[in-house]
Amino acid sequence: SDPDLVARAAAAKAALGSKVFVLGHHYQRDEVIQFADVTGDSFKLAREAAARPDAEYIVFCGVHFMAESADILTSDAQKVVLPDLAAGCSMADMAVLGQVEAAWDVLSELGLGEQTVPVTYMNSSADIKGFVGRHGGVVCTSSNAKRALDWAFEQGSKVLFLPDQHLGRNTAVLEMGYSLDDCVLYDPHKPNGGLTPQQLRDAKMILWRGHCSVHGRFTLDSVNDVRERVPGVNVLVHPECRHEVVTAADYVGSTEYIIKTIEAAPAGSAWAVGTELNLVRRLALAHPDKQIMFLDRAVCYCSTMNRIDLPHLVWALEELVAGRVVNQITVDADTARHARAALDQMLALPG
Ligand code: CIZ
Ligand code: SF4
Repeated sequence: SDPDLVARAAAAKAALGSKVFVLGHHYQRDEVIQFADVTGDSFKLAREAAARPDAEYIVFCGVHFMAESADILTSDAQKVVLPDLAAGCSMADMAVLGQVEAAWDVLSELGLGEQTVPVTYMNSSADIKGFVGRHGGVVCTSSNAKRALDWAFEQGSKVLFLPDQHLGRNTAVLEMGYSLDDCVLYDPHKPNGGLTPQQLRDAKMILWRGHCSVHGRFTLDSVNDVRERVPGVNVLVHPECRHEVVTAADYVGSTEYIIKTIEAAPAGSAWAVGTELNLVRRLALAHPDKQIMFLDRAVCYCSTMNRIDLPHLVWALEELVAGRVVNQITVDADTARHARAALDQMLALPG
């Protein structure tokens, strides 16, 4: 990265001292990660932010919904900054509050509202987390999705799972013994989600038609192809991947699970990893004794994660040095209160 920008970022961080805390998501660019005080997945980072009440400014190198979660979990005095406001998440954008309210109305009109528990993946807007909190539901991450669903099925007989159909389906079918027929796909762009009343009545899992544009790109061909090219390779994927990819893989788990699995792998072993490319490249560099490769031949970065680059980070930090808070992310108090309830419900999950 540009040595001038590196020096400016270092100088701005030094000038701010303990007033600033920089969070770096695992999918961020190297040029940004080098300035992170802590790295992690979205959940770990939100908790790290909450654990730093002395930091006046939280600079979140990640995407919008993560900065919102940090704002919800930190005190009012702390300001959360997203260095580029265009760093959104295409998956989170696939569930808009008005659409989810319309879906809830469909269920309520069929008399199914009472028995349905909404569960949302961390990768969703604060509005959606607020909706879920208002309706007695829970937030989940890719590491506790099963526990969250176990809890939800104790509260009701049906789950509306937002916004990632793949995490919902993979967890229900591969970890909980539900069948593919127990799951239906609710398309917010179609009347009644494109489903008949009978389908909605029979379904156990109503999966929102959302997906991650990065993990959704891996296919069964990606898996078959790498197995042919690299005999003995271990295929390790994130549960945001399609069902047939996860079914064909050897190991499946969250970002933190992927990192731990690679760290624990024996020297000389070969791994094809199906997750975001910045992370896979860093894992390969950190473990030269292991053969670590990207699951697909094509490159796939998360384009919105990559929007946070060194120029944006330098800009945000230098503005803070000058006493100006730019790109602050705030969640209104009412939404934050209900979203917080759904997040607290997640933290209270047994096990
Ligand atoms: O795909 C993502 O954006 C993930 C896994 C985020 C996170 O850290 O939960
Ligand atoms: Fe969203 Fe996928 Fe990018 Fe994660 S990797 S921020 S889920 S688009």
